[in-house]
Amino acid sequence: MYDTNDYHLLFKMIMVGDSGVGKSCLVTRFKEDRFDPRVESTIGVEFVSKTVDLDQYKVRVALWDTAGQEKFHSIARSYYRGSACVALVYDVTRISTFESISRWLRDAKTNRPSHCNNVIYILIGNKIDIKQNRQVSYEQGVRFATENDIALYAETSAVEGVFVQEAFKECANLILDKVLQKQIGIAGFEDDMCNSGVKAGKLAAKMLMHAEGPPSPNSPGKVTLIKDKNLKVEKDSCCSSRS
Ligand SMILES: Nc1nc2c(ncn2[C@@H]2O[C@H](COP(=O)(O)OP(=O)(O)OP(=O)(O)O)[C@@H](O)[C@H]2O)c(=O)[nH]1
Ligand SMILES: [Mg+2]
Repeated sequence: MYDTNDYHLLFKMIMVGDSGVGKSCLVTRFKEDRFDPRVESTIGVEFVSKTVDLDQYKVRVALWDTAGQEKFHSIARSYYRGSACVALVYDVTRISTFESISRWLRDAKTNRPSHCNNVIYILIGNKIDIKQNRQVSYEQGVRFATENDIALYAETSAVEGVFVQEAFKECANLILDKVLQKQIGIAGFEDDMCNSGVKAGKLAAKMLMHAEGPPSPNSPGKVTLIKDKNLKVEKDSCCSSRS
């Protein structure tokens, strides 16, 4: 299914959240940098991928865009396994979608083997272009992220293209850091005990698989925040192996 020629690593990510929060629009914005006003509610799961450059690495981001409607939840569940990242998406203008995030997070955690805790969770508050109807504040999003070991919180607009590329790219960066620190294994290698959602492409340099040094400890409670171009607070900057 994937072209294995043109990237070093492939990261599988799954997008979940209530129906209508804008998951498919975010995916289209990420892939093609456009907004499709005629988007229809997703049936089952759709797949989109795009290669991004992270320093010297070409990384293929493979997104599983799941359907938020209740009747499709059982299909989505089978995609948690084998994902390096779970993107939890809500609509900042509908508080019920924010309240559902706990359930989506629980769902994600219960559908992974208990010893496989290296998946990265990110939280996305979408539709910030609708300023007058906002029901969930930025602070509420940050609080939830901090209290639930979410690695990254971003507020986005798929309509205006605000922080969509940044959110996915930063998420890929977080995964790459964990791979380089050997906290996440690469499929097919002995350190991948968990079907990590990370695969090597043909460009994968040997240094990736045989990186020096012991695994670094996790950094719970550190959240990368993406909100304002001039205010990107990165609390986790201590642990980047590429800096
Ligand atoms: N104003 C605004 N509307 C948006 C944004 N993103 C999506 N929408 C609208 O929200 C509606 C739902 O978008 P989808 O992308 O289909 O939502 P979804 O989460 O994929 O929904 P399901 O596939 O049913 O799970 C559409 O009418 C979009 O036009 C955004 O950033 N701002
Ligand atoms: Mg959809």
